[in-house]
Amino acid sequence: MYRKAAVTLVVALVGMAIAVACAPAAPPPAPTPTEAPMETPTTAPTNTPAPEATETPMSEPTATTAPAVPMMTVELQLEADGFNSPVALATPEDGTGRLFIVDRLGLIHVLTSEGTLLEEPFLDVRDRMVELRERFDERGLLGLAFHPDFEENGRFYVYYSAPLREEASQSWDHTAHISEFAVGRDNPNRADPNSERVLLMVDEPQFNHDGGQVLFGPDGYLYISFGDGGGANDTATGHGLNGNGQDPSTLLGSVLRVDVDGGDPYGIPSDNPFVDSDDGAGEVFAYGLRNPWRMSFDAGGEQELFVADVGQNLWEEVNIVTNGGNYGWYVKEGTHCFDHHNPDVSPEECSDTGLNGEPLIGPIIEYGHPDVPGGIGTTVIGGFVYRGAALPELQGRYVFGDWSTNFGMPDGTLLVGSAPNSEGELWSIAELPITNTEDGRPHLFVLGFGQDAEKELYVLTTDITGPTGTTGKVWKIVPAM
Ligand SMILES: [Ca+2]
Repeated sequence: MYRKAAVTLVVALVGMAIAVACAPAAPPPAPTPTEAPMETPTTAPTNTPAPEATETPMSEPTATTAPAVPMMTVELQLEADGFNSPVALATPEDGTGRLFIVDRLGLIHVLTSEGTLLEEPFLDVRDRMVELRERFDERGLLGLAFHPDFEENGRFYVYYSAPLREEASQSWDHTAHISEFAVGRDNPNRADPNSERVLLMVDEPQFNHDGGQVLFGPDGYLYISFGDGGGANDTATGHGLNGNGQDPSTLLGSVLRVDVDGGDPYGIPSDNPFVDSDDGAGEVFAYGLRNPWRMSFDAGGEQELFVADVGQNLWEEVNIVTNGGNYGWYVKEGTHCFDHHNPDVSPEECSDTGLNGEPLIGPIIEYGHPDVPGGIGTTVIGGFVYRGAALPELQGRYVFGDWSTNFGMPDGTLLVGSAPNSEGELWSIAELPITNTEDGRPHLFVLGFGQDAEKELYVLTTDITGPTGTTGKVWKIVPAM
């Protein structure tokens, strides 16, 4: 009965998504985070699937002709809690069904296939990290990737923010480490803390825009995301004359690709775009990015690389990233021109090419900040193309989110992107309503997404802005009851 109702509500759900998008601008970022979440969702579904949905006709269509949006509402099922800031979830292809939860604090936890959260962490790098700012931080332990042959070699890779190294300019903030570790010999649920091999150190001028994703591609290479170095507008100390995003000779503002199995400490794949060129660094795979916080490979289809790039003041975007691509920052923010001297107004005109004449590649998805008409949120959180079985309506669609409509209150958004019918158009996006709350919204900060061995998806959240407390939760996205 509920399902039928959901089907008849599909048009209304589109209307709901647009209505939400057209909601009045959220208040400006509050300087002090609140400790009190607005509403704590429970795992119990309510009986009202979509109370906001009405018969009201749809308002203005979005820029694209929208293909069908998912005819469904989902439930967030609590899988584990008590974390500080769960930012990533990874699973090795070793048949154990374990989920490894990365906490920004510097801990990796193991959730067994039976749903037990092990008491002892898999890895603890807290004493190798910078001290985090309690009110808000973008640094920390940010990424985890298991080697494709993890079952045989026990090797995995992490991204964490270490104190500034001595060789760095001492006015800079910290040094990012990409490190390899190995599982301990005695216990598959404990890494060997003495096995660290630092593959790469990247100095960061400011505390923010760190990227932080590590993942293996279908080609067996390790991909690493780095933000533009921080601050704002890709200017200031450490950002160069043309910004770091547009400069492929810096590792900042880029997606890197390295071969962890060839070379010491790593090799450069022979088809990396700057492998034989002075125009860029060998590690750079793609650039023109501001803060590619979360990225994923599609587990099906063309196995494309989806990179969600956090915007400046107006526009959030998701890109399909390919070898050598320049994704526009800071000449563009989303599909719009950007002026780093005046970041609140998109200029009418700007270059369509980078410094070497290469085209600036536009995003597949964009949405505005809350004070942009039709805006959705402040910070895009990359997710996954859904390739699981439990939610057939989401098959092949990109499930992602937004951190929060504002800085101080937990007001994240779950979103679904659907590919356009014709090439060159933006993907349509719609809010993914949940049954946990009366208004279908999570009322949580959305930090990241995860995918398990069955390709089912998870959402990682907190109730508070900064890396304090124990409000971090891991939710599985399941069909609504
Ligand atoms: Ca861009």
